[in-house]
Amino acid sequence: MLRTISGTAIAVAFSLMSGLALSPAASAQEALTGLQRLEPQPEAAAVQPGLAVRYYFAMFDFMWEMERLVRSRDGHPGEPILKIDTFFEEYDEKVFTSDRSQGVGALINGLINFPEAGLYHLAVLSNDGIRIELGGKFLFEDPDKHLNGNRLSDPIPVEIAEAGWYPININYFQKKGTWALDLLWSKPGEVVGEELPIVPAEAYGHLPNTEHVFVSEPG
Ligand SMILES: [Ca+2]
Repeated sequence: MLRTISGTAIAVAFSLMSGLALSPAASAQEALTGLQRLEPQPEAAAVQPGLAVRYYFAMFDFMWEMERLVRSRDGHPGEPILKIDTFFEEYDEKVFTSDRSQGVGALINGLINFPEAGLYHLAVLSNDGIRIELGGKFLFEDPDKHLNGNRLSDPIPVEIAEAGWYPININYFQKKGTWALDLLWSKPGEVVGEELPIVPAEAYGHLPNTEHVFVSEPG
């Protein structure tokens, strides 16, 4: 299913309230290049659905607080996250596959499959803190508690030189109130407008027993 940002009444309301929208002008930004595929590429049968996750429970305000905890604790393994597609206006929604709705950090790792080479645009809707690394490159961060709820990034141009599975590492936390995390993309040749589709579940995978990798600092 392809759900778009403006395809839901809630999302439209968010967009109007926040004044944020995907801006075609932002696509003039220089594309992120040099992403590294997973090598060797995994056999299709070896790839499990969704992204692997470990949870860390504390009332984080800043991403560095979560990352400090990650460096000293193993965290709690959770069931895989089948896709990064959430949008809740309620206060008691459990964060992904955890059993809590507040004070949750998630160290999310796995693979994302780019079905063809070319120029993609990715966008991130987040509440609260987020840092993403893709193909060994820093992709995006909005790393601290979101005082005004959900925030949508500009589209981020990403040049994919070769189709296939790329490592993705997502550090995310929800402090309190509502939470949200969506990963959206447009594929090569698709219009980058106000609507970007959710990255579908079939684009995500993980290998069992993959080492969890810390997301690097930006720059
Ligand atoms: Ca929140």
